[in-house]
Amino acid sequence: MPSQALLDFIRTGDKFLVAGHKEPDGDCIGSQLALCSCLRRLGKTAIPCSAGPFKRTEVKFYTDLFLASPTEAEKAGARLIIVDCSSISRTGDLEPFIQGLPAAIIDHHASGANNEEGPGDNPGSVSFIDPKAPSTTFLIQKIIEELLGKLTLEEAELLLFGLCTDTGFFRHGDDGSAETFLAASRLIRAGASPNKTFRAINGGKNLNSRHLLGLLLSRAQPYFGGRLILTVEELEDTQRFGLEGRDSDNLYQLLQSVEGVEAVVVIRQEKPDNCTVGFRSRDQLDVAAVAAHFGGGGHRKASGCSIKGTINTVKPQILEVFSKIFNDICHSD
Ligand SMILES: [Mn+2]
Repeated sequence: MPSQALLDFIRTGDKFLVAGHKEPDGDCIGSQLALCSCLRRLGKTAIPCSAGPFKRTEVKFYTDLFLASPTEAEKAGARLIIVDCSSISRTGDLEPFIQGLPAAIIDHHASGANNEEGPGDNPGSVSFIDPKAPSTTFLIQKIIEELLGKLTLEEAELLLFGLCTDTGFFRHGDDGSAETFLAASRLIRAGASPNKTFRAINGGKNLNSRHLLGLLLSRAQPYFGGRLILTVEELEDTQRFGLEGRDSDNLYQLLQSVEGVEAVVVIRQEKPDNCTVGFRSRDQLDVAAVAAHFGGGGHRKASGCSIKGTINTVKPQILEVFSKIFNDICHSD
C-alpha cells in the first residue's frame, strides 16, 4: 500500500509535475497520465513531463500531451512525482528542468529499492517502490483507489495499457500474480477493454518492421547447447529500417519460444563505437545481474545495458559472463 507520507505529499500539494523516464513505454505513459487525471480530480494542477523521444508505436499518439521543458513559471510552487524509474537522471534531458523540487518516487524496478543515494537523488523525498509490483500502473491504481475510490474510464484504460505492456499481456506472471488479475479485473469492470488494449499495443506496425524482424530472426545463433540465443542488429539495419521498425517485444517473444532456451540476447550497434544490449530470461536466470555487470539495469527477467565497442568486441564479453552463469547453474544442480 502507498505510505501515509506519499498520500500526504499528494493531498497537501496544489501543483505537480509528473515525470517519467526517457524513451517512455506504455507503463510509464499510462502511469503519468492516470496519475495526472487523479490529481486533477482532486482539484490540483498536474503537468505531465517527458523528455521523450516517443519511439514506440503504441506511445506516439500521446506525444503532444507531454511537456519536454517546463518553464520557471510552470515549476513555481510545484512538487515533483517521478514514476517508473527511481532517479532523476533517468528522466534524461528533462533533468535540468525539474531539479530542486520536493520529490516523490513511484516505481517497481528493483534498482530503485537498492538505490543507495536515496530515491530521486533528492533528500527528503517520499517513495512508493515495490519491485514485486507487475507495473508502475499497478501502484498508481492503488493510489487512485485509496484517494478517490473509483476509477474513471480514461484512468482504467491508461492503467490497463501500462499493466498489459509490462506483463506482456500477463505472460510473465507466475503463481504470485493473483493480485495482478484482481487489479486487472477492477480495470475491466471500470470499462477498460482487453481487446482494444491489445490492438493499441500490438497493432499499427509497418511492413518494414516485419522485414527487420525476419532479418534478426534469421541471424539468431544458439550458444551453450541452445540455452542462450543471441542475435545482432547492425548499424546499417537501423539506417535502412529506421528506429520505427524496431519491435523488440515480438523479437524476444519469438526467440524465447525456442525449446531449451533460457536466455535471449540482442546486441544493437547504435553508434559506430557503442552497442546497446537487451537481455530476457526464464525464471532462474537473473539477467538484471548480467546487465549490472556492464553498468546497466532492469528486472530479473528483462534488462539492458550499453557497452562501448562494436558487435565483434561486445559479443565475446557477453558470452563470457554467460559462460560463468551456465557453469554456476550446472554446479548448483
Ligand atoms: Mn514499468
